[in-house]
This record gives sequence, structure tokens and C-alpha cells, in this order.
Amino acid sequence: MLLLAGVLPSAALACPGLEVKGAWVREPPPASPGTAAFMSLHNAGASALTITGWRSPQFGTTMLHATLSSGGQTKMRGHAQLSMAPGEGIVLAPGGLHVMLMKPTGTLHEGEPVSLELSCGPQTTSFEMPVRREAPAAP
Ligand SMILES: [Cu+2]
Repeated sequence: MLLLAGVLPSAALACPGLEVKGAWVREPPPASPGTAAFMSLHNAGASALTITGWRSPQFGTTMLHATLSSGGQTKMRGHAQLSMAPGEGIVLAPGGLHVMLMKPTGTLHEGEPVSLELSCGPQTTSFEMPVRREAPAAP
């Protein structure tokens, strides 16, 4: 069956079942080369969901990082993909998984929006998240 692209709701092109909650970006210190974004992801769909890419027009480089602590030292390393079974969720939070945002194209201050695009194969989900100085209180 053919569908007319013009009448497709945009949600049909989004990652199926993906829900994003509580997304925010830490306000970078002056002259910082980058910052990080945090959020809760949930797969409300009927099939497994894999997030394969991250992109923000406000940063030159966007990637998923994990934080590792060993011997009192904290390191970050790249984290390939996030997969969620139906009903499963993943939390990106300070001290753990985060979206690393490097090479900002401009300055960012508290309250300003940052756009982020998540890819799951050929589909994408885009949203805006606010810049914050502090982590929001847990709901
Ligand atoms: Cu990082």
C-alpha cells in the first residue's frame, strides 16, 4: 500500500515507541570545549529499539559516552549503541551514560534550548532540551 508522504504524521517517521523524558544539558563553563546531555529513554513500542546515532546542530561532535571510575579516577569512553527491549528503559545521568556534546557552535546559557536528534536506523526523533546549571530534582 502506498501512503502519501504529505499526509503522514511526522510521528510516523520517528523512532517507533521511543519516549524521551527529563532531557537537559549542563551549562558549560566559559571557554569549555563541550558539555553533556542527560535524559531518560523508554521503549514503549512492541519491538526492540536500538539508538544508533546522536546529532545536534549546535555541536560539531555528538557521541554517547559511558563514565568509568577506577582507583579514584573517573574516565569517559565511547559507548556504541543503546538497545532497549519492549518496555525497557535506560537512564542517562551524571556519573553514568551521557551524550557528549563537543565543539559548540556558540555559547550556551541556562534556559536556552539545545536540539538533539536520535537515530534508530533510518528513522529519527528530534526534540529540544533546556540548558541547566544544576541537575533537576528527581521526580
Ligand atoms: Cu563524556
